[in-house]
Amino acid sequence: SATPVKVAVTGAAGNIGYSLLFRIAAGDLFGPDTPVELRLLEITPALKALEGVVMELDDCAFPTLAGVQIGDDAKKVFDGVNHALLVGAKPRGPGMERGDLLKDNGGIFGPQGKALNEVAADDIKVTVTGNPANTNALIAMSNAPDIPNERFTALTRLDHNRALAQLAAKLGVTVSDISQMSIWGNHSATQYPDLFHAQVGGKSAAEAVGDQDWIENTYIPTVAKRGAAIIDARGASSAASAASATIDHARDWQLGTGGKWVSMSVPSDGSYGVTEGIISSFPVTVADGKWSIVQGLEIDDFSRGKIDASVRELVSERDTVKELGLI
Ligand code: NAX
Repeated sequence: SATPVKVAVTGAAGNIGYSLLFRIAAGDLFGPDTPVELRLLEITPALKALEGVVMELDDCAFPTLAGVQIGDDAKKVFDGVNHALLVGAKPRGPGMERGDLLKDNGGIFGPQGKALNEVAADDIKVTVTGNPANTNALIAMSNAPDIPNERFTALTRLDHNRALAQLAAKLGVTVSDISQMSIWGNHSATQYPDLFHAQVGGKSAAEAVGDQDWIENTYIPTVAKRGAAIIDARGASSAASAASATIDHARDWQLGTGGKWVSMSVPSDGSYGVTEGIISSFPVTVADGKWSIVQGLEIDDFSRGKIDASVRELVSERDTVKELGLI
C-alpha cells in the first residue's frame, strides 16, 4: 500500500482543528487511495482536550487514517512532515496593539519555522491559516533558511471562496459558472477581490454585474468583512469554512489546478508591482506541485489603487516584524 503522507496541524485542539482533522482523516486532502498520518501540535494545557479529539478520530475508523501523533514539541511533531498546516495562533485580545499581536505571533511562528527547517521532509509545503496569516508565514519563512521560500504560503482561499459565493448569489449562477476569480493582497479588511478578471458566461464578472457602485460599496466590503459577519451571527468565528478552504489550498497545491485559477498568498517576486519578498495574495495556477502567479494581466486604475493599499499594509507589517527582530 502507498506510503502515508505526513500532515502536521498546529492548534489542533481549536475550532478550525475540530473540523479540519476529520476532513483530512477522511481523505479529503489527497483522495481515498492516499493514507495520511496526522501530526498534531498544541500548547501543553490543550493536550488533554486534543486527546479527546484523537479518541473521536479513532472512533470514526477512517480507512485513510494511517496514524496520529500528538505533542507540544514542534521538533518532534514536525519530524519528517510533508505538509504543515499552521492554524494555531495568538488571537488579538481587547485593546491589543498590532505590534503586540505581531510580537506574540513571532514567538509562535519563528520557532515553528526553525523546527520545520530542522526536521521536516525535503518536500515540505507550509500553509499558514493562523492570523495575521500573511505576516506569520513571512516570519516562518524567514526562520527556515534551508527550505525554499516558495514552500511558504498563507491562506486566502477562504476569501476566494467567499468571493465566488457572493458573486454567484448576485448573478443567480452557480460557483462552477465562474472562473478566474482572484484575491489580491493581505488576508485582512484591505484584501481586493477582483471582478475585472473573473469570468462568467463569456464576459468579465464586472461587466456581467454592470454596477460599479455595487462592486465598490457592497461586494468588496461584504467579502472582506465576511469573517466579522459570521462572528455576529454565530457567536464564534468561521471554523468549518476555514477548514474547508485550508483543505482546498493544500490539495490544489499538491495535486494541481488543471489550469484553473485559485488565490494563494505566496512570496512575491515583484509581479504586478507587489513588493518583492512579502507574502501577498495573487491569482495562481498550480502544476507538478509548484504554484505560478498568473502573468500578463492588465490592471486598471481602480484595481491598482486597491492592490497598492493592501500591499502597503503588508509592507508595514513586514517593517514592524523587522523592527522587532522577528525576521
Ligand atoms: P482557536 O482559538 O479555537 O484555536 C487555536 C488553537 O491554537 C488553540 O487550541 C490554541 O491552544 C492553539 N495554539 C496557540 N498557540 C499555539 C502554539 N504555539 N502551537 C500550537 N498550537 C497553539 O482558533 P480557531 O478558530 O481554530 O482559529 C485559528 C486561527 O485561524 C486564528 O488565528 C484565526 O484568526 C485564524 N483564521 C484564519 C482564517 C483565514 O482565512 N486565513 C479564517 C478563519 C480564522 O479566523
